[in-house]
Amino acid sequence: MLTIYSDDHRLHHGAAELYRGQLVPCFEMPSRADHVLDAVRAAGLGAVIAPDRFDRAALTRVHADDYVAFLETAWDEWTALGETGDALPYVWPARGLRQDAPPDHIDGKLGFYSIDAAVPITAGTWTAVRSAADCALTGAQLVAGGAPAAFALCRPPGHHAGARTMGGFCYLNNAAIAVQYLRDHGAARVAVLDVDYHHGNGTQDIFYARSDVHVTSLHGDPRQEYPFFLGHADERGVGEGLGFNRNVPLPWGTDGATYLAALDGAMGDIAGFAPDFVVVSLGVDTFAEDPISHFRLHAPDFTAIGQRVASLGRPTLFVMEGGYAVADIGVNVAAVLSGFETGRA
Ligand code: 6XA
Ligand code: ZN
Repeated sequence: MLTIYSDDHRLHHGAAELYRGQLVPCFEMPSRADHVLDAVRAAGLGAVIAPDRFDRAALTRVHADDYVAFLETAWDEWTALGETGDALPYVWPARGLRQDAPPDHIDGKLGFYSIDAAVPITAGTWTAVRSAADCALTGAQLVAGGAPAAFALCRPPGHHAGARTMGGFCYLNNAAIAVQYLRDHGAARVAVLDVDYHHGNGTQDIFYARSDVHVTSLHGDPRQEYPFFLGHADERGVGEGLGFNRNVPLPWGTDGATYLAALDGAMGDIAGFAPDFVVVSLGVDTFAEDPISHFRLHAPDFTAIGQRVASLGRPTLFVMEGGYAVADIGVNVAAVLSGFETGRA
């Protein structure tokens, strides 16, 4: 399978994030992608190619125009204040505050367009974010054109980004943008399987009222885990989308056997949807050694995840999401992709 990758991701490197009351170096760092790229090459999975450039319109099929405009100009608005460090939000339109009156000042905009403070904007953030979306779109273009599988090595990740919000290291929802591209290029139904440790709140919200996109997410229970305010089992979709969203929250300490049993329980639903394509939000922060997560998966479990995805027998786009045990994420991602290849054979 081809991997789509751009060096542009390096242009996004936040300095610090708030973690348990301390400012610490960002967990979401450029070396993550280096390790994944090295491991994909070492596993002999196939060629690594550069993304094509897609029109802005491919982004606004998923994200609001004013939100994309905010991302495009945020750094310039920030530096116009004389600031040189990262732009970070610090105030949000929570309950009791107005959500219908976007502010003009960049400090207000940063909060208006975010769900949390884990989204530093740096000089190169927009270039990196746009390239990550191009990687996902190029992968979608490949599978739409007949490739059985592709891997979009996106950085920064995307599944926490909503139509009008950034959060949790995510700015544009790469997977959702790829899904919409597939829908716009002939697919009737697309299934999303999100195996990142964290609930893909952005992806869920984007497709929540739609019956053409089935979203399944296995993740740390939101009663215990980020993003805390979405991802419960009773969120099944709304209106036409009722029955097309499935959440499988799992407790801290979940091991490979329990995880794979839960995945097996969700596979029938996905197969029954008869998707034309499957888009996998591929996070490997379910790994036992991940520094910010609490599941206990190991390399063989990642191989097994890939094999299960292959058993669906559908053209599949893998889109990189989280994973912060930097030295191991490459091996674990390659295990999923190799498991898929062997499962397909
Ligand atoms: C913010 C935690 C963000 C989680 C990022 C992630 N402190 N999402 O890996 O999948
Ligand atoms: Zn995650």
